[in-house]
Amino acid sequence: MADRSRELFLRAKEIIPGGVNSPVRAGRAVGVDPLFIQRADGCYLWDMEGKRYIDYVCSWGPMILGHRHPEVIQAISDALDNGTSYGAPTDLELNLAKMIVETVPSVEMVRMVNSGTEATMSAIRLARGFTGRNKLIKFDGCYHGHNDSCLVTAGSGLATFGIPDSPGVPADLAKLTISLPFNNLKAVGLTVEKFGDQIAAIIIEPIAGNMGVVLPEEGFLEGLRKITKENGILLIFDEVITGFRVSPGGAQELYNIMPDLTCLGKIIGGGLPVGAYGGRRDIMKRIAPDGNIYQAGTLSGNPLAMAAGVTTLMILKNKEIYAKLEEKSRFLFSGLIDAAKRAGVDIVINRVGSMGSVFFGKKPVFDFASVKETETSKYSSFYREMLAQRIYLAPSPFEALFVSLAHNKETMKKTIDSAFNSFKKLGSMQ
Ligand code: KE4
Repeated sequence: MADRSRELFLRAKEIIPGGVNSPVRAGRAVGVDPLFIQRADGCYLWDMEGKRYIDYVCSWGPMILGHRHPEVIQAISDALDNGTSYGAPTDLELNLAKMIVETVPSVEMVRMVNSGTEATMSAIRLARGFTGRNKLIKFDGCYHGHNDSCLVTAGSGLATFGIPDSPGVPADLAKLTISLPFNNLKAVGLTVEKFGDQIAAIIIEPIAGNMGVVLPEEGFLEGLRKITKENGILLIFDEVITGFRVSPGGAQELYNIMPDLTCLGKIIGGGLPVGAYGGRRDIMKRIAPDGNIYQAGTLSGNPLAMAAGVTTLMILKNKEIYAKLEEKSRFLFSGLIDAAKRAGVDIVINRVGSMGSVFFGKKPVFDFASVKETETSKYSSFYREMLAQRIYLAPSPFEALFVSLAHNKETMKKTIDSAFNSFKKLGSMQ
């Protein structure tokens, strides 16, 4: 690790837990201490030594246009001329709300918050308040932020009460969450049969991005929509990653499924802190001050974040962008498949649009159990080899790689060549 980053990390660990402000950044999953980043531009990051890396983390999703897109920077700068925060309504937040309502098919009303966690926490409280029910179904391997109801792991056996996934989550609360295998409609049916009229909502990442990328199988999302409709259960799509990523209208547009509530974040903030939740008008009207279900936030709708988000979504209105992202992503991921083949290493790629994952192994990856059967230790070696060649991947096998508009053929060819070198080294270690 670079000296300056090492020195800063040592100091940071004294006063910031783990030396980081979010655990995955610490690199423990890949056994590498984090680089401290000085700046970013386009598809590049520079560390404190001024070394340049090709970035596929993209701030965990927000930077779909690439870093420092000139129009986004200009919009933030213009907003800055008027101040930083008022704690009062602005036309900027109205503009962003309008763009979300116009673009995300199921969203009729939307409320801004400051993170994806706040978005899912608020949507879950709203679902419970609206239905008068308390139980929640989530899926193993899906991550919805760090709110207590979602930091729950599956109990022993199927369709049983959840157990806390972290100290500090009350067992009595965790019990209300049931975590089921992703893509397992039968398990959902069984659980709804058992607890149907006690279940407020099913929350899901329609395309999972937090166990690596795992796609919904044919009929899975349709089946969830059918079961929830028949049992008065709300369907919540957590599109914090997929919103405006896999298509302007997110996974719900791609798969033509209308959830009752949708959670958003990342891209809609253009790199500044934003989250949002929205959906059916009759449900959203229950949120204070219209309704009596409480949710609030000092910096919700912050003008700088709104300006960054509005400009980002304005640029994404150009549908050609998604065709470009698809072409770039297909080039990159097919190049990785070819490189692994030439190096004699078995990998599986799961990809939707410009979000994808590299798994080491041969078998299909369709849920968290199959993810855990992949050779995650090989991912760690792959990560280190790629970093040594200045390619900056997610420091965990359970994350997604993102392609931005700023990644071009030259940088992706360099990535593919670096991957071949890395796979060859891995192959020689087999
Ligand atoms: P935030 O509270 O981190 O803004 O969003 C939580 C969240 C909710 N839903 C989904 C589908 C998410 O992916 C996330 C956050 N994603 C992680 C990584 N995949 C953020 C990175 C981190 O935790 O540092």
